[in-house]
This record gives sequence, structure tokens and C-alpha cells, in this order.
Amino acid sequence: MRTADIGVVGLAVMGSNLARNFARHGFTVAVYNRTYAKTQELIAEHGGDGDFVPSEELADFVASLKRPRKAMIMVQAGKATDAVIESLAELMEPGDMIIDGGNAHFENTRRREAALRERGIHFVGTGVSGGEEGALNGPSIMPGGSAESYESLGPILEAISAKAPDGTPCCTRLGPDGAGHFVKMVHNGIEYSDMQLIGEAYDLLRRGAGIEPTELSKIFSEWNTGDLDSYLIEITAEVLGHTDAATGKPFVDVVLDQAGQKGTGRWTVQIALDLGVPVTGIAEATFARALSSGTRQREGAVGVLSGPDGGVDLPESFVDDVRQALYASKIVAYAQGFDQIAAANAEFGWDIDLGSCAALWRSGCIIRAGFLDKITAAWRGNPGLPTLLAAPEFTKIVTEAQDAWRRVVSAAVQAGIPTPGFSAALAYYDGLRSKRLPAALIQGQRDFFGAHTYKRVDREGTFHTEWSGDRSETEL
Ligand code: NBP
Repeated sequence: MRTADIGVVGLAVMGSNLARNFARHGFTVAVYNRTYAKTQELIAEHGGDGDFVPSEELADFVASLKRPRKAMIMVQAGKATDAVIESLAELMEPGDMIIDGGNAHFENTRRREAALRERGIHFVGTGVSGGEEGALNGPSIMPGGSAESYESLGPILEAISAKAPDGTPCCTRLGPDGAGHFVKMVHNGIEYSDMQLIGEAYDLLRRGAGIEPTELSKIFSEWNTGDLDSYLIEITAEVLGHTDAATGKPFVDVVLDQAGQKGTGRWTVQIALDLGVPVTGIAEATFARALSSGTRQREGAVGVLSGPDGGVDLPESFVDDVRQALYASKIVAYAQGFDQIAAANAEFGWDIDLGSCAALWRSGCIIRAGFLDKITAAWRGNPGLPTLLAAPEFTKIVTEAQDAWRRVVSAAVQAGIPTPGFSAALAYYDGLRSKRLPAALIQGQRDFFGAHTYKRVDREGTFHTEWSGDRSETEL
């Protein structure tokens, strides 16, 4: 009795919403959860969404799938995922597919794919973004895995995915093994960066310019109608406009200022360090969350370490300056994320198309934003761009924004308002455009203490100076 087009294992919030999304698109969906009560709950509450085939036993679940079988796992990342993969693999046959839609580390996905490939089973590690609402109504989907598996799986995933404004599904096969989860990880890293930058804009306007949350909510709403049009700006306006029912105060004032993290920002930075890619925006955002949560250090410093406390003369144009600084810094954050994906292509032998990444982030995911259309066009127009900032449209935007950007960073320093995201983005921009960097001096220091050698600007070759001797130079 093989009737189901696809199955979902793990019916917590993400799995049940994805299962409902499949069903609403006319697919017959097999559903299984370790605790059967959750399966029964899904059928009782949402059975009317479409055609579900519930099973209490995993063997019955597998038996209910059409060949080649497709089972999507939406369970807790880590050990639970390994356990479910093993149980499924024992019941499956060569040619079948196991799709992991959880937030797996891409190295785990590479390991799992290699192990299952030995057994003839396709393993598709796929990023799913958009939270529970996206899972139900159309997420951005970032699959890895074999081209062969995508032939039959792709149309099903594309059907339930978000659609970009031009109607294109926000789901594309990105490459083999860990490519999909890698792209999802970088997506989350950019999300960290974007949120930090918005937080800094808020802080500058609140503490620096003294604008109250209700007014700020209007400013962000207005920004959302222009270049900054994005989901994160939209929800920022909502959060700032919200009043706490219990106290009547702005909601943002009653929330403890300690940002949590589940680890994907940290992974992005760790891998970037291994790949040697400067993702300074993502790193600063991750560290800023850590600083906010470092209660011991903060308690020891508040009232002890002195400095200006927000008061500074600001230019008339300050609100618009902050908007421009935010836009320019955001472009840098995305440019760095794309650099990281390009570096992974070289390291892991992938061929992830940067234009396709930008295209599938246009809808459904947390970093969806109007300007991703421009980014998509930039990479598609010239896949060999050395950096997104070199695309003429983006060069123009950051060039036009830079006076405002510099005014904002200067004002922040004067006012004692921390802007690690804005400052790091501007420093990265200035670093990239500098004809000469102090790295020459660092090479001299390295040669001095460790005979690490250096290259010269005027001759080919590798050189060392006898620093502790007569300071003569030898060519090696
Ligand atoms: P959770 O991450 O909370 O996991 C709960 C599910 O895992 C339940 O179905 C539970 O079954 C099952 N499970 C566990 Br825990 N251990 C198991 C085991 N050993 N064997 C079988 N099943 C096991 O669910 P979620 O929040 O829906 O997220 C699912 C995945 O999607 C995660 O990897 C998450 O990182 C990822 N994700 C989440 C979001 C989001 O916004 N929440 C967004 C994108 C991706 P039980 O009912 O029997 O305990």
C-alpha cells in the first residue's frame, strides 16, 4: 500500500507545519513521530489540510512511501538526527532518499551523505528557513545532495517553497553533500549581522538622537518602503511600536538586554576562520551577543568604566545618515557572506552558484530583502566578481553612502555608543580599497622574530633579512 509522495519524521512545530504544507499542495504525506500522540494530534487538528498517512511504527511509515522513497527528517539536530537516519536506513533500499531539514552542521551532513552513499541511499541535507510560519506557508529551501535525487525530489520541494516576487521558487539544488547546509549556515550568519546592524541603528537613534520607540517605529516603517525594504526592518518597526501590557512601557524597555544564540552564527565564524575569510560583520555580531550576555563583566564595568553617555552634537541629517550607514554596512555583511560561500566552493570542490543563493533568499527566509534582487542580478551579470562591492550598482551605493557612514561612525565614537557592526564594516571597506596596508610591517616583524620571510614589491622571489646579524638580505 505505497501511496505517499513524501514522508515527514518528527512532528514538532517545524515538521508538522512542513507536513501540512506538503498536504496543502496536493501531495500525499506519510507522517511519523517517536511519540505517537503528536501524530494523532496533527491528524485531529489539521487532517483536513489534505491527504495524510499516519503510522505508529516506523516500518509502516516506510512501507507507506512510494518508490523511490522520500523521508524528510525534522528532528532535533545532532544525536537524534543520527538515530533517526540509522533507523530509516535499515528499512530503506538503494535509490531511496533521506532528507534532513534540521539545522545540521554541514560537516555532519558530509559525513552522513558519505556513509549513506555507501549503502546506495541518497542523503539530502537541506536548509529550511523562515521559522514555523515559513514552514507552513512557504519556506526558503536550500538543498544539497546528488543531482539524481533532486530530479524527483526537487519538484516537490519547489512546490511548497516560497516564491520570489517574479514567481521563481525559492528552492534550488546548491551542490553535493554539505552545500545546502553550508548555505543555510551562512544565511544565518548574515541574519546575525543584519540584526546587529539594525540594533546599532536603533541605539544611535535612541541614545544618540533621543528618539522614542513609537517615533522610531515610524522611522523603520518608512525605511521599509525604500532601499532597506526587508523582513527584519519590518519586524523591527513592529517590535518598537509594541507597548508592554503589564507596565504600559515600550516593550523594548522591559526586555532583558541579553541576546541568546543557538550556534549557527558561531559556526559561520569558526568555519570562516578555517577558510581564512574575513566575515567581520558576522563575527562582530556574534561577539556582540556574547558581550550582551557576559553579565559578570558588564556588572563589573557599569558605573566603573567612564566615558560619554550618548550626548553629542549631531548633524541635522543624522537620521538619514544612519539609514545610509545601515544600508552600506548591510551590503558589506552580504558581500562577506558570499565570499565565504565562494571560499567553500574552492575548499570542498563545490560549485554553488552565488546568484542562485541570492535568488532563493528573496522570499520565505529571515533575511529576505528587496535588495536581494540587485544582488541576484549582480552575480548573474558577472559570476566572476572579485567582491559584491565591485558590482557597479553596489560600488555606487557605498560610494554615495560613505560620507554619511563616516559621520555616523565618528558620532558613535564621540558619543560612546558601541557600533561594532558599522565600524567593522567601514574598516573592511577601507581595508579593501587601501593601496597599501600595514601588512608590510607585519611581514617585517614576522621575518624579524621567526625568519618567516617576505616578498618584495620590486622583485620576484622570497627574501629574509639577517636581523640579528649584519642585516643583509638573502634571497631564498
Ligand atoms: P525540535 O528541534 O524541538 O525537535 C523535536 C522533535 O525531535 C520531536 O518530533 C521529537 O520527538 C524528535 N526527537 C527527538 Br528531540 N529525539 C528523537 C529521537 N531520538 N528519535 C526520534 N525523534 C526524536 O523540533 P523543531 O523546533 O520542530 O525543529 C526541527 C528541526 O528543524 C531542528 O533541527 C531545528 O534546528 C530545525 N529548524 C528549526 C527552526 C525553528 O524555527 N524552530 C527553523 C529552521 C530549522 P518526540 O515528540 O517523540 O519528542
